[in-house]
Amino acid sequence: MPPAAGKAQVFADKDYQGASATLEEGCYNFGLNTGAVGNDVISSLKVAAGYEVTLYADYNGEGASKTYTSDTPWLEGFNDTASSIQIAAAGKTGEWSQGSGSSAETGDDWFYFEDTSSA
Ligand SMILES: [Ca+2]
Repeated sequence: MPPAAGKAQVFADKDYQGASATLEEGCYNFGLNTGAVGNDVISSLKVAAGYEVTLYADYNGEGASKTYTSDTPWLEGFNDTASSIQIAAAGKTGEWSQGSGSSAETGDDWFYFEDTSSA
C-alpha cells in the first residue's frame, strides 16, 4: 500500500507502526520538522509511486545514505539511524542546498532540494 497521503510516510517502528509523519517532496531533518517522529528513530517507511526516498545518517543530507523506491517494513542496516530525509521524483537528480525555500531547518539555516537535472 502506498502512503495514504503525501509522497512518503515514515514510522518509528517496524511494519508501519508507532509514531508517524506524512511528508511531501522536499528535505527534512528528523526531530526538527518531522512532527512526532524524532531523530534516529524511524524503522519503516512508505514511498508513493514515482518517488524516491533517501535517508541520511546525519543532518542536512550528510553522512551515509540509502535510497528507497518502494514500501519498506524494516530498514535493514538503517534502523534508528536516519537524521535527515530527501523525497524527490524518481530519476530527478539534485542536492541539498542552503537558502530560502522550504523543508529542512537547522538553527538559522534552511535547506532544500535543488533540482540539478539537465533539461
Ligand atoms: Ca525505531
